[in-house]
Amino acid sequence: MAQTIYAIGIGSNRRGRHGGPADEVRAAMAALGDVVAASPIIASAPLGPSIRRFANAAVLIASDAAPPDVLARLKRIEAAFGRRRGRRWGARVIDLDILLWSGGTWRTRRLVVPHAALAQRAFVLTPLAAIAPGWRVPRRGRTIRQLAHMVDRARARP
Ligand code: A4P
Ligand code: MG
Repeated sequence: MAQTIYAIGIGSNRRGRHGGPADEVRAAMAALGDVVAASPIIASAPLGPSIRRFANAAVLIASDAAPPDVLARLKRIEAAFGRRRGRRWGARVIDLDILLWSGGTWRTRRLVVPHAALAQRAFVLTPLAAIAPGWRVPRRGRTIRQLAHMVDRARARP
């Protein structure tokens, strides 16, 4: 039985061999394996220069692998889904990010956990709040539910 849990963020705004963005997100959930909780898939307006809408979701997976090994696995799944490298913020078949790790924090040049933009992004926090509302984010001292409410309020401001 795995001792640690990872929260993984999933995003897609391009068709791939599984179908449209929501189909790609569902296929990525299946490819990840050891999923202990899966959020609903939401549609979200693109943040950044892309014009295509995203499908976003979050899952909790049970894994005793170290964070760099989990990242390597996510990159392999992205490659298998046909994601092309080197175009930051471009349209992508699948984007997989490590959002949280129950082991706490990780910080190297290649990997930062919790994910650096976690607290700013409704398209990450809204699905995550559906499966891990009480998870307290290291160093922020706030739960996912609290952070989700905070970005909602910030967006509602004129
Ligand atoms: N990296 C560092 N920390 C992490 C982590 N916690 N998880 C490094 C995953 N990767 C991490 O990411 C670039 C490098 O970040 C990785 O090689 C890894 O070493 P990438 O996925 O290869 O490139 P990217 O996705 O183009 O860049 P990035 O920074 O991940 O883009 P974002 O910030 O994820 O933005 N709008 C909506 N509505 N929904 C979206 O899902 N996504 C993006 C992508 C933009 N707008 C969006 C959405
Ligand atoms: Mg990414």
